[in-house]
Amino acid sequence: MDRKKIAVIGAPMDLGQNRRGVDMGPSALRYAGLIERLQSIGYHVDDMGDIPIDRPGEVSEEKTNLKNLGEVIKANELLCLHVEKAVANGYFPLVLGGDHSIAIGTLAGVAKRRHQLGVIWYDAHGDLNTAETSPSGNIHGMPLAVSLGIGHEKLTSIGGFAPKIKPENVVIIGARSLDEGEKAYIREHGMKIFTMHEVDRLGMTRVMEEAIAHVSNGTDGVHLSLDLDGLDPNDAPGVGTPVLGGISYRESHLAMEMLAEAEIVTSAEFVEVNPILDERNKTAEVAVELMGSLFGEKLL
Ligand code: HAR
Ligand code: MN
Ligand code: MN
Ligand code: MN
Repeated sequence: MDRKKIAVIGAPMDLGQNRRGVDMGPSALRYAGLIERLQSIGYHVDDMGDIPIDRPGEVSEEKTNLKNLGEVIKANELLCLHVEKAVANGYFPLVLGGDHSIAIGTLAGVAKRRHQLGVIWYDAHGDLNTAETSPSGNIHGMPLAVSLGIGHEKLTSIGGFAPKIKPENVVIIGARSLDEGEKAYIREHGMKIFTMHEVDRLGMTRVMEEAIAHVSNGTDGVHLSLDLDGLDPNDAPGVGTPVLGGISYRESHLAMEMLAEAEIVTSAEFVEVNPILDERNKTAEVAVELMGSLFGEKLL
């Protein structure tokens, strides 16, 4: 892959959860100077604009406890096509959320081209729920499970194949709000996870050293799925499901800088930025700064 070409794809999805406003995430990230910043680091950036998202009730008809299932499927099928095309054309796909349900389409698109994909899931949550274990019916709590091939068949089959990724190629970082079904899945599959306990205890340097070694072992690419609620709400207040005691701004920069140094990341998405809940676009600005570090921006 030509590491100097980035395709920015907006996914203004707000139907995977209950708080309106997260559909404005892509605008907020562009407004915070994303494109110019990536260009200033030396990248050729193609902004592909946003994929269209239907209004609730336009597609869904099936009786299910999964909210807006039809709309979420349709958007993710489309996102999958755009992401796959970007990878096929030698671009680094950078997807802007939108709520985390869009990871289903991003991962489907990337995994069409990378069959042993490593995944870093940077999040307060596990996003490992199924219709049976979900306390909410919100699909943004399910994308990691769906990508691993578990959950509603219409979600797991997006892109025409399942699973997209394997549990042994995934690492979760920053978790501090896991539902019982999610904990059971993690234990059963021996999934690699650094909860906030490990982040506190080991420090971010060691967490990232181990995480990088884990996801690059035997894989043909690494996807970073960064949910802004992985950060502490003091540093990233504009998210729909904040959880106290998160990863700090500094630790997050260090994590991104270590990923840049390791040169392993081949696709990424930044999700759950909700400008309505934000403080003067702070969370979008933090996200853009983190993208700067991820793409190799240096302090000196
Ligand atoms: N685990 C809860 C649920 O499934 C809350 C999920 C909140 N999700 C996110 N994604 N913001 O990380 O409903
Ligand atoms: Mn171009
Ligand atoms: Mn998430
Ligand atoms: Mn989350």
